[in-house]
Amino acid sequence: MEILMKIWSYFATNVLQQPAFMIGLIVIIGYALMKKPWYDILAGAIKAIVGYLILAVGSSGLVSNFRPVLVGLKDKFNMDATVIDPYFGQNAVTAGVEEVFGKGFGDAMILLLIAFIVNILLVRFSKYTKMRALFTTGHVQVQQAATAYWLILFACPFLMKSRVATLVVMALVLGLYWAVGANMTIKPCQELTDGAGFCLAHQQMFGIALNTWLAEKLFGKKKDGKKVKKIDDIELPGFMSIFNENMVCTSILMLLFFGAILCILGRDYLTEQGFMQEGQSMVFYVIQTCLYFSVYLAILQLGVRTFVTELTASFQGIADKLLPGSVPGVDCAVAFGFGSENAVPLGFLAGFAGQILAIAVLIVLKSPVLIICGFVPVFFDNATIAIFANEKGGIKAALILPFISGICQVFGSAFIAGWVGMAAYGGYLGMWDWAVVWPVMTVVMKYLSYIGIALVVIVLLAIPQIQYRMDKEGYFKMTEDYEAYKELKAQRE
Ligand code: ASC
Repeated sequence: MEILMKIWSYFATNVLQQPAFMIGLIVIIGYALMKKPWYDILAGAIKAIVGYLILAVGSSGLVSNFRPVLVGLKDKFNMDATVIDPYFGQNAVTAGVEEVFGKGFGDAMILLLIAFIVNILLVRFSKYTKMRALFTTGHVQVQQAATAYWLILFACPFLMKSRVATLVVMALVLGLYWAVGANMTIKPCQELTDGAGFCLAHQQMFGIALNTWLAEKLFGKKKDGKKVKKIDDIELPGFMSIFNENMVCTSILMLLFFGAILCILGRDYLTEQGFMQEGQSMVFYVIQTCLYFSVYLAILQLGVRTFVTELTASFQGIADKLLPGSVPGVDCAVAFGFGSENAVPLGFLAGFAGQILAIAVLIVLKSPVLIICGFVPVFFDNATIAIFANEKGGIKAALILPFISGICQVFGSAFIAGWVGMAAYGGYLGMWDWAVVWPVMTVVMKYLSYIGIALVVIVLLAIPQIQYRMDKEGYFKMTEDYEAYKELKAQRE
């Protein structure tokens, strides 16, 4: 038993929680099942792992460069605020869970394993469950397992009598959330990428599904029957035409935005914190820092291009032999390689505007919990939502929906982090699903106890069933044979 636990813990730390190696493993299994020669398997695995590592350089570069800038505002103005950011959220759980519930953090990692098995089983029996998506983003799963651990302990203290009951209930709810949430992004992703064969397994899956639907319903059709204007359809006149190019657009917008924040933080603060060297030119420091946004974004997109084809081609082996009709769920940043590139900076800025408005309301209303924007939710959530919204509802949807999302992220997080006591430890996960969907689930479980848990499970189980019943013919075709699905759609229209 001990040896098994050791093997598991080695696997969990080095593969399961490291998406690059997890994706590498999936590629190896997929190609092996397809009986590819060993050198193709090796080449595929290398491309997938390197591609994912490139993506990770881009996304962690963005995070490590720009998170301190936003959090700096909190220090500069001496605010006692909760940062909404997955890493701050995870630190809060590690710091507080023992004090608040008298339980160590170790079980949160066992929860991760069991929930992942639940996800695999739900997809394995897709014939009955109608769930087709496998989570592969381990770093996100760790953050979510930690937060879910806290939320469910808070909502269902009666479970604590039995460790096994606690873990089983938690794993069921979390595993279902993974399988159902990622499954909901399949249609939006297939339509965005013209059938690339992946979906998103991240922290705003319900957010993507809802916002894509809203974009189509509210903005998708014009009264005069004309097509909606997407971001790339807009021809800017004169000098403004330079904004049509993504690298220029992103650089100028970020220079204005982060440039302003860096100036507010001021030279003294920046040197004190070690961001700037003594005597360095402030002008060039600001320009360079802000332009790095475009640099990391370009790296990230290169990473996406490198690994996505390998992953989806090899996954065919898994979908044919092990998990019928399934697709891999990947990091939300993969969406940045598709759709309109300019949706990324625009969605980010619209989301930021929404968050600032909501924070101002919290300040005016003297809310006991203040929130400070974290870079990960404000950027990755809202840019992703903007890409999908733009596809269905054009530029208006790509600006308005992320703006509203920004408001939801702040209000939802302020409510839940204050209520469950995480605010006292300085952070909360803060991404869309965890600011909107999980608070609702937590309220239901807290007030209805066992009935609440049953209700949450039933609703989650029902979602894919409803999706399936709305399009019985196309539902599995969409993942198994996208060309046939497109034909079916064309016939219907
Ligand atoms: C997260 C998280 C990250 C980013 C990254 C986006 O939720 O923890 O590091 O988003 O996955 O690419």
